[in-house]
Amino acid sequence: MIIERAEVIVTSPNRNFVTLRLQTDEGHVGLGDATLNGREMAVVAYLKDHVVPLLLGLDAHKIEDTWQFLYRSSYWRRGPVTMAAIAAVDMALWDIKGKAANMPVYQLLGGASRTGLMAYGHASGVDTEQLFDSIRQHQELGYRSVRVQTGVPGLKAIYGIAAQSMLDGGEERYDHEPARRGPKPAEEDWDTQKYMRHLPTVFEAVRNEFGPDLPLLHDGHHRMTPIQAAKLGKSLEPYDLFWLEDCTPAENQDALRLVRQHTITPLAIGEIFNTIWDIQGLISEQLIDYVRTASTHFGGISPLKKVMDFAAQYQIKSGCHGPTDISPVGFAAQLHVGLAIHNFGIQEYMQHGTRTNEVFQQSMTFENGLLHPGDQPGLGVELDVDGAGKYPYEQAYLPFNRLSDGTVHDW
Ligand code: CS2
Ligand code: MG
Repeated sequence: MIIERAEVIVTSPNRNFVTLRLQTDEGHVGLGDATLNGREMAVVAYLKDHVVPLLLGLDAHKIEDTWQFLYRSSYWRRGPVTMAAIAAVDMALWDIKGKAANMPVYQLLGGASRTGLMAYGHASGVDTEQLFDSIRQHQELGYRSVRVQTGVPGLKAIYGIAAQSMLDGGEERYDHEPARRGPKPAEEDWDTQKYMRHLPTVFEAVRNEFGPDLPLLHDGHHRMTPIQAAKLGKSLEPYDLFWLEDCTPAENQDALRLVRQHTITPLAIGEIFNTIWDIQGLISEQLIDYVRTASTHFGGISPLKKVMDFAAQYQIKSGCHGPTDISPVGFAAQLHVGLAIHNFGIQEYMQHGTRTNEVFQQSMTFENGLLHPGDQPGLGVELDVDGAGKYPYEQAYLPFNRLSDGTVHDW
């Protein structure tokens, strides 16, 4: 089965997505997600100029061999652009293999280890009242776990607070954090001391209102120093978090030893990691509890399965990154992995907008708080190419942060 055609499709139904579409001489079509939020066109060029010419004529069945060929022959290994491009090829080949075998990808990965994947949604509010409403709305949508992000008195705009309440409905309700489309990134403000004083009071209020059973998560979004992260983790212990995510910037992994010495709040890290080499030590030293790597930014289904199997040896579980910048294709890819592995933990599920769901038709289901990739052969996602063509790429940037004295801070 030979790869006969390879196209890179960029579409922006609710936000930008980059999709690789492969076609074989036997007529099977495979899709792969190569979306790198805010830097999309770099991956488009990498794929079009350097990868597509190498794929034509290859045996579509050789997933591992093609992965190794693209990784090793580039010489300049790793990095988000390279690994998102390789991820797209890997996913598309798994999709094709599933279609050729007439099986959903999870069957090829060993079959289902559970009936569905527990998902968490993004509850947020500028104040406690809005946050409570948002948690209730998520519960009504079926979520059994929620991430809690809150406004901080004295700060105007911060990460993770939906611009529009879900009650207002509308297309953009989940797409608050990209990618405000425009020629320049939006500026937000930040003050770690204010945040650290405020956050435990919010979790206390949430626990009092919603009781002890609801799994609660929080994303620190890489903003604290090691000692600040240790202090925050400790101050959140009474509220029994499911996890505290990205408590320190991911580059400084030694920091996690210090954090770990001081707190038993479970830690989740890895959404910006691209290969096993970024997370190997965090796993083998048991410095984290959940691996956040995403199929799209980690080189695809093959390495995602490998890293989760490695983590399983240390009783560390999966918690794959699943905001809307992971396309429906990348999302499906990690649902198949999550269903198959033994050490599944939780899956972030932010939900795509209506236009995105029209362009990407998906077999995935979300019922009673559980996700399932569906049983269509392959990944279970079809791309409406003509529909995609109606929504051309629009320049979009992630926001960034400045402290009150003007210093740029981690966003
Ligand atoms: C976030 C992401 O979902 C998360 O946990 O940290 O929303 C992140 O901000 C975006 O993926 C950036 O593109
Ligand atoms: Mg995050």
